Amino acid sequence: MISLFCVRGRGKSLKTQILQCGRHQLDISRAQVMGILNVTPDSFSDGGKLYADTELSLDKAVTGAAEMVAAGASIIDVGGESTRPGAEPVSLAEELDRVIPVVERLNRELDVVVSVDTSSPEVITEAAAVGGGLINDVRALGKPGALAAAAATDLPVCLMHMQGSPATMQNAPTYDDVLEDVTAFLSQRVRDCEQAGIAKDRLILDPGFGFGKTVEHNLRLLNNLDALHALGVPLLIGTSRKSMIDHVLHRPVDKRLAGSLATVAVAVMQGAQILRVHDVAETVDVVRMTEAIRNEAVVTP
Ligand code: 8Y7
Repeated sequence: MISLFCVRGRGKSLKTQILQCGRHQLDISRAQVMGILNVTPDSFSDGGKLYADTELSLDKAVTGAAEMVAAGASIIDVGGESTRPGAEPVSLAEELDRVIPVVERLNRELDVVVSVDTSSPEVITEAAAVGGGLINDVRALGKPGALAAAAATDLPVCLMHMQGSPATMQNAPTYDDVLEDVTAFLSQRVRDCEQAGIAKDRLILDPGFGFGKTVEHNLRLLNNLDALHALGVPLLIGTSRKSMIDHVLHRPVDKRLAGSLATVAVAVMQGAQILRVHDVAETVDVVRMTEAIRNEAVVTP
């Protein structure tokens, strides 16, 4: 008997699936690489000055993004709020100042989907107005007004699971069953989005590695992506250089490339559609190789 419902998982998958991201079409039947572009002041080497004050730093952001695009990234994720454990919150004005000029310039100068990593309705609205192509929210549109703001943009939205808030999330996270709890949360958010006018075919889901999870929680989620695929929405996986790799391999953050690539291979083997990473060139090779194995075919870029 032929099943009516095809749950994505391990096995061949070559059917074209398009995600409309503003003026760009993203074919997520092939795994896509999202390059991380942090625009927090401490992520630039010019003494922590807001790059918005200096054309030089804005140029640096554009150059960094252009390098990732040349290496094969089809999405650039621009983030102005640090969500690392214990990070200080930024004001809305500061976040707008950091993010909007970069989104505007990347959209004008590069042929790439510009994703905006934000939870603020104002940033969502402004970013969409200057050519943003995707909304990436670690709070799954949970801030007041975020659902309505995202609905009004027509852009795809990545909904991420987080337990607690960045300030406290790594203080002894606990679950009845991490797979069930994360799946139930994301499933409810899909329904909330649909009710707010965001169609399911605009959504991307993410279990949120390291966001209120122990290393065992992270490993269990990464080894069981089928539970999330069952929701019928593309998956985004963000494990790049995260502390779960340190917990297994005991490596400082600049020595986590091999560990990060291992997580990418197992995610792609299970059918993950978007990989959010720092090391784009290396990730693209691992993605292509893993997809060839998964599809038992050489697919030209
Ligand atoms: C993730 C993320 C971060 C992630 C999604 C870091 C903004 C921490 N991690 N967004 N953002 N998924 N969707 O280490 O895992 O990059 S910030």
